[in-house]
Amino acid sequence: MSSGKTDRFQYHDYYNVDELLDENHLLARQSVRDWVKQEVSPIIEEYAERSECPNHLFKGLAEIGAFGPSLPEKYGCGGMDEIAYGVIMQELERGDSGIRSMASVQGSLVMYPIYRFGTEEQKQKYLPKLASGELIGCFGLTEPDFGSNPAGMLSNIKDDGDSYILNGSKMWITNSPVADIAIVWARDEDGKVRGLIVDMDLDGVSAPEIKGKWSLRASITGELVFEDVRVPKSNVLEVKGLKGPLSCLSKARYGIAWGAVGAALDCYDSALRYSQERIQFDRPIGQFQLTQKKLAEMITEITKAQLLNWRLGTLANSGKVTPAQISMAKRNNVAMALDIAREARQIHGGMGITNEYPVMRHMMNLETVLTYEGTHDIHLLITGYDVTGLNAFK
Ligand code: TGC
Ligand code: FAD
Repeated sequence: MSSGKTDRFQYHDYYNVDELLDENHLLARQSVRDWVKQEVSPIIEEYAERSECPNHLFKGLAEIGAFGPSLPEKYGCGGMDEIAYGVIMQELERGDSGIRSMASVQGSLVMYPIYRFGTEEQKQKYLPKLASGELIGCFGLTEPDFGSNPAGMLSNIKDDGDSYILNGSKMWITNSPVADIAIVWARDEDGKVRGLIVDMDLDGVSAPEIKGKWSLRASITGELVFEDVRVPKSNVLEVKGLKGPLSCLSKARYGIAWGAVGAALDCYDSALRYSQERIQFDRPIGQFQLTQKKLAEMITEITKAQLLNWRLGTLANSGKVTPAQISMAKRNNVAMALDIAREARQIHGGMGITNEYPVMRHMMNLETVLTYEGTHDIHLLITGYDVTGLNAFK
């Protein structure tokens, strides 16, 4: 039996996509890959089995520059381009979707809104500490009764002198039980969606953990409950309307499109290796045509997704990418990764359901990734709207 751990991971680049990357991308990818191999791979199965978040990795993620890699250096961030951000997410998710989530939330859903919609004072106050992992953030958009349709949100703020009084609750919030601050989206008295930086220590804030997840078990998820929380007006972001949170989602969904390829690569790599080592009927199972069909289709789909990401990255770098293009890549790549995880599980036979191999963990994680940041079907409807001009949501 082979060791199923990912320490022997080989990168698969069937179309030499690496030639399209520059030295900085390759360096960033290699350093994150090394870190994942050293810090994540040896512990991840145990943390996932215990359903525990490896909180100690927040510091390491900060040190490798995983928090806000494409935000400016003057705020303590990476100052890299969008492709570098993508390859970092890919390598993190090769380790585990939950680890990529830790970075996605911090960088794209907490730091990015402060960078994009914050005052200079807010940027100076929060971004360097978030980049260094001194502060951990979470992002509260989803509510118990409003997931795919955040426009229905009930969380609200009322003007009270130099503060707003915040009431409401948020559901399924990555990192909320361990967060120092939350970016919270709530309606003001004019019905406009506003973003607030909420200190988790404020009176009336609580973040009970959501237990019992069979997916993303190494990532902590909670609620956010606000009961008459007094938030200083100086903590309000300068954006009004749903485009505020949705712009942040575009940034995070972009990272997920890359991340999913990492999970797919890890499953493919494990399946390919297993197919060469596992003997049945006196020959490696990789010699059977049905196994080859699975592997050939996997690498074809991975290659297509790598090319999609590269093109998406070049569009993002030139500021031309559209939210609908990001939706297409998120939807395609996550579904692709989930299909590959399922096929890889089959190739591993019974061993595929154990924690000797990473595939079942990836498969279970990817069920969440298929749903969060906009479900598979919501992204299809975004594409449908984009190509027909007809809106299925209204
Ligand atoms: P709609 O009328 O279409 O749009 C309202 C305004 O927003 C603009 N907009 C966007 N801007 C930037 N990026 C996007 N992706 C945008 N999508 C829309 C739009 O142009 C408009 O602007 P304006 O100026 O005209 O006001 O809004 P709608 O209410 O009809 O909603 C459309 C829909 C269904 C696509 C949207 O609500 C949606 O995407 N729903 C899915 C919700 C979702 O993705 N939730 C994710 C929660 S966060 C999360 O899951 C984090 S997991 C993190 C982790 O652990 O990694
Ligand atoms: P619903 O919106 O109730 O959808 C249920 C089903 O109905 C889905 O299949 C959906 O596709 C379908 N459906 C809904 N509307 C339509 C339609 N118009 N047409 C066709 N089908 C439709 N949110 C945050 O704000 N911050 C976070 O950090 C965060 N982290 C998360 C972490 C985890 C582990 C999970 C599971 C979720 C997280 N989420 C977070 C929430 C996530 O974004 C939502 O779960 C997601 O947007 C879907 O909302 P819902 O679960 O309420 O499902």
